[in-house]
Order: sequence, then structure tokens, then C-alpha cells
Amino acid sequence: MKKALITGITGQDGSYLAELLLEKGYKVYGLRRRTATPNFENIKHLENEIEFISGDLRDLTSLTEAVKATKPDEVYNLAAQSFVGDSWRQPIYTSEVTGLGVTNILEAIRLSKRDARFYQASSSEMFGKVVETPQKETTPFYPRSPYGVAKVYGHWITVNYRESYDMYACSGILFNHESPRRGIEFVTRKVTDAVTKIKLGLQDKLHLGNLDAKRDWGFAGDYVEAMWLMLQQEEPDDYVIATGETHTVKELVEIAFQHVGLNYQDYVVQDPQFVRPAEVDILLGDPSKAKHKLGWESKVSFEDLVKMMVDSDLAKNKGQ
Ligand code: NAP
Ligand code: F7E
Repeated sequence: MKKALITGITGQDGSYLAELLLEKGYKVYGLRRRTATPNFENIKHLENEIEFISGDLRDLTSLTEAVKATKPDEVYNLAAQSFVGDSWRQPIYTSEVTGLGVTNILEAIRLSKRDARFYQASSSEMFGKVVETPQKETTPFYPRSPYGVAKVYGHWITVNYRESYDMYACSGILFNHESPRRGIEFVTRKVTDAVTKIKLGLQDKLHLGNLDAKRDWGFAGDYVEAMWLMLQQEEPDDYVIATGETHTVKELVEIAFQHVGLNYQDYVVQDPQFVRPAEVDILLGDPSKAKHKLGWESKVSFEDLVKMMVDSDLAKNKGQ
């Protein structure tokens, strides 16, 4: 039986990846940091199938112990301070977890289980102020936030360990991917939660920042399969994972309100507090390498993704 260690198990992607690996017959270990109150919402249904290990990406001792204890065949590093907006408010913390944390987990593997295959959760935020469109594996990085800068570090340290120590280490450059399990502060979920609360008479207005930003949004359930595929190849490599379509925040808002029979113009308020100090105006990925080499393609359309999230939040906010 193959063994996988997932960091970030309580997050959106950690939960979908754990489901996928369990279906494939893996023994799944999840690195979980200590919290005062439980944050198990995304993985409650898998609680008895995952073995949890206590640890934090900033604590090398805990990571080394986790790798020694589990001897994984595959390690998926999904843990991060992943909210771009907060990375300006907590730049040092973000660098420590999202950037240096990658070196910590790579060191733990190098010292205790060097033949483990490693996946790093790189991000389209590394392209930032894009120098070409669409963005592909060879597009130069120009990060626009402390989060993006930390991810560039994590990306290159992964490449460096691959080249220095001959480790099987891959980076997936994933474009935005969403789901009903998305954190509530990200724009898709903020919108779908608010739309349903407005529909149910529980909220009056929706305050948003830049409605013109464009993103390449896919479904998280599709994207975790690409992570797994990257670790099943003969040679380690880096891949862009995206839909190949881009949409504005405004289109997202329109579809979400329309789906419950409302007009967004009656409810959306533009609020400077949600405008970022430096914006990423457009992201559009070219997933052709992943298609040709991994046989991977995004399946859920943008419209279906938004509707799926609205339907889920409607049920949640009705208390179902
Ligand atoms: P998420 O929902 O924010 O989950 C992040 C996970 O990291 C949570 O389990 C969190 O644990 C854990 N974590 C945070 N700080 C930690 C620390 N110091 N030590 C150990 N664990 C820690 O993120 P996601 O959307 O699933 O994304 C997964 C990864 O992909 C992240 O690295 C993200 O930056 C990257 N990524 C995401 C996207 C996207 O569109 N979703 C795109 C590209 C790349 P708690 O529950 O305890 O907070
Ligand atoms: O913002 C705009 C905002 O916070 C998307 C993370 O998973 O994907 C995610 O980062 C866009 C931005 O995601 C609001 O300015 C407008 O242009 O949902 P978001 P993100 O910053 O793209 C990448 C690939 C990651 O790697 C990250 O971990 O929406 N926007 N008004 C707003 N965004 C938020 N959050 N809230 C607003 O009110």
C-alpha cells in the first residue's frame, strides 16, 4: 500500500486530495497544526480514515519527525498562508510559512526519506504583473504580493533540491481553483455566501474591491488529480494547471446573483478596503503541457462552478 503525507490537510485542496488518494487505496497521513478549537469542517467526513500527525511548517523538528514516523512514498506540500490580501498585513509570517516552510519540508525529506516524491503547491500568483498572456511554464515570474514573492521562493527551492540532490520534486503552477470548501475570504466564496444570505434576507449588501480583475478559475476537485498525476511520471517536472479561460470578478458576481434570480447592481458596493496595494490584473493559463504529458484537462466549466457553489451555500445558509 502506497503512503502519502499531506500538509495542509484541513484546507480546501487537502480535503479533495485526501479523498482522491483514499479512493486509490493509499494510506493517508495528514500534518495538522495545533488549534485551540477544531477546524475540521472540510475533512470531518474523512476523520476516521486519515492518520493525523501534529506539526507546523515553521518547525523543522516536527516535520522531520512526521517524515520519519510515516516514511511516505509521496509528500504533498499544500500548507501555506494562502490568502493574498492578508500577505500585506502579515508579510513576515507569510514568508516564513509559504516561503521558508518549503525548505523545511524539503530538508525533512532529504534527511529522513530522500526517495519520497515531492509535490509543491506553486501558484499563478508568481506571474503577477504578467509579462505574456497566456502564461505557461516558461513565462518569467513577476510577483505582485508578499504571497507571490514567497511562492516564487518555494518554487525555486523545489527546483534547486531536484537539481542539487536528484530528488523527485515537482511544482504544480496552479491557477485559481475553487469549490464549496473554499475559504470564506476568497472572492468566489465571499460572493456565493453573500448572494445566498441576501436571497434569504440575512444580509443587505455585498462589499467588494476590484470588479475588473480577471482570473482563470477551475474546480479544486479536478485540480488535485493533476497533483497526483505529476508524481506518477518517469521524470519530475513542473506544470501549469489551468482551464485556459479567463473571467472578470464582475462576471462571477453576475452569474451568482442571476442564479438566485437577483440583479447584482442592487446589492454590490465597491469598497476601497478590499482593493489591494498592487493588483494582478489578468491571469490566463495555458495548460497544454499538462494535457499532452499528463493527459489532464479541467472538466467543470466556470458557470457550473459558480452555480455549484451558490447551491451549496444556499443549503448551508438555510441550515440544511
Ligand atoms: P487553504 O484552504 O488556505 O489551506 C491551507 C492549509 O495550510 C490549511 O490546512 C492550513 O491549516 C495549513 N497551514 C497554514 N499554515 C500552516 C503552518 N504554519 N503549518 C502547517 N499547516 C499550515 O489553501 P488551498 O486553497 O487548499 O491551497 C492549497 C495550497 O495551494 C496552498 O499552498 C496555496 O497557497 C496553494 N495554491 C492555491 C490555489 C487556489 O486557487 N486554491 C492556487 C495556487 C496555489 P489551518 O486549517 O490550521 O489553517
Ligand atoms: O481574489 C479580487 C481580488 O482572494 C481574486 C489564492 O488561492 O488564487 C488565490 O488568490 C480577485 C483579486 O484570490 C474582492 O483583488 C475583488 O483580483 O479570491 P482572491 P487570489 O488573490 O487570486 C491564487 C492562484 C493563489 O495561489 C492564492 O492562494 O478578486 N477581489 N473584490 C476580491 N478578492 C477578495 N478576496 N475579496 C474581495 O472583496
